[in-house]
Amino acid sequence: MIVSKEVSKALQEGKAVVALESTIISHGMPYPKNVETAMKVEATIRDNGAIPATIGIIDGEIIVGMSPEQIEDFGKKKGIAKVSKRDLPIVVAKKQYGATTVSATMLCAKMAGIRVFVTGGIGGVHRGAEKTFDISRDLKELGEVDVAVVCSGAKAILDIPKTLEYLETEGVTVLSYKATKFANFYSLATDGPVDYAFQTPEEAADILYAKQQLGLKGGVLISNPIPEEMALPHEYIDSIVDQAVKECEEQGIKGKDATPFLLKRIVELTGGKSLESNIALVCHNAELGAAIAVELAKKGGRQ
Ligand code: PSU
Ligand code: MN
Repeated sequence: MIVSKEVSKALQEGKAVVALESTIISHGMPYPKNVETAMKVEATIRDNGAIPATIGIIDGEIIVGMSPEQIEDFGKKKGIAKVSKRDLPIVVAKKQYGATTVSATMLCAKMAGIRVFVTGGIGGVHRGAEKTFDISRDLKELGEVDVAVVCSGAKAILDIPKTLEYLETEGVTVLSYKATKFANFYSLATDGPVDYAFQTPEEAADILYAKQQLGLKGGVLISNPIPEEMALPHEYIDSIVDQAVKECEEQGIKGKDATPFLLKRIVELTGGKSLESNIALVCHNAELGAAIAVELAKKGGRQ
């Protein structure tokens, strides 16, 4: 694993560092918006007092703190593997390129000593999972790895109530920022209960710190609703998601290809509106994640 100079210095000095994933760059958004977004998210984290660490795999080497050139490369290159936990050893052994999902990014962040990670939406229980068994590894990682994940809920393509049930089984603490319900990705409609609604980043950091002090394994999921002016109407986006899910089934697209297909199709069907919302919510999450990381760093504790 290669940790960039800037990130390793910040970690040594006990400063706030925020991890970022690379699947959202290579599989979640089209070029060049993917690269623009990744750079904007990094800048937002810096503006809010923390150091960004985008994580990806280059020639089998896990990079923690990718350079702008490496991010550009990930944004342009076709055919980069989407890497979840099970794929990590193969990509490393075969010296390949790999874009890390929430699951793999959590594992790499933990190895580097980073405790806060920002993304758009986590993977979860897919619609129809009672037949397909398609449940993202992201949920198991949240149950096992001590990294807090700031997101706007689970992607709209998923079954949110089942995702929340699964998180409960995994013992994942689910918090939400200034909202009583779990965020709904592109829209403001809310779908399910959370364990606690916090009002300040410091309050969230207190809960993360208490979890650490208790020695409880696993992550905390921090849900942050999309900014109101960028939200899409619930009925509108729901009907588009339904159509994309139907096409996915009809075309027999399964497993790790399902999420990238659905996200791309939703961008097409909304004429790019969903992409603008997706970008806005990730940047919004970067602000909150950086603020929580800063508060957590003030408390010290183990890295
Ligand atoms: N959320 C987004 N865009 C994405 C993803 C999530 O807004 O590209 C990615 C994340 O990397 C997440 C992965 O971990 O999709 C989940 O994929 P799957 O459903 O195959 O586990
Ligand atoms: Mn899956």
